[in-house]
Amino acid sequence: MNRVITTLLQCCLCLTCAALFAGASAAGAASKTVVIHMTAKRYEFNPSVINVKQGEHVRLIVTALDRTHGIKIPGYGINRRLNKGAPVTIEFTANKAGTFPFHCSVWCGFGHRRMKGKLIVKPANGG
Ligand SMILES: [Cu+2]
Repeated sequence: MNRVITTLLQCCLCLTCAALFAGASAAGAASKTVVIHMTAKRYEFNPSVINVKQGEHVRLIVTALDRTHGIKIPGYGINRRLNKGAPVTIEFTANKAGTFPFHCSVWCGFGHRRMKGKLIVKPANGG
C-alpha cells in the first residue's frame, strides 16, 4: 500500500516538474517578438501562410494595397479593417498551437471569398 502511495507521489512530482519546465520554456519564448509584414490586395494575402512558434509574440503589420480589405483570424479573436495604404499593426501572443485559417473580412469583389490564408503555430515542445 505504501509503495502505491510512493509511486503516486513520484508521478505527481514528475508532472509538476514537467509543468514547471513547460511553463518556463513557453515564458522564455514569449520574450521574442516576431515581426511579419503582409500585404492584402484583390484577392490574396502575401504571405498567405504565416509560421510562428507557440509562445512567440507576433507583430503582424498588414497593408492593403488596392482598396479596403479586412483580416479576420477567428481562432485568435482578431478582426481588423485594412484601409488602403494604411499599415495596421496587430499584436498577439501565439499561445495556442495549431492551424488557424484567416480571411478577408471586408467584401472586396467577386474573389473575396477565396482571399484567405493560414496561421500555423508550431507547438513549443515540438522541436
Ligand atoms: Cu475581401
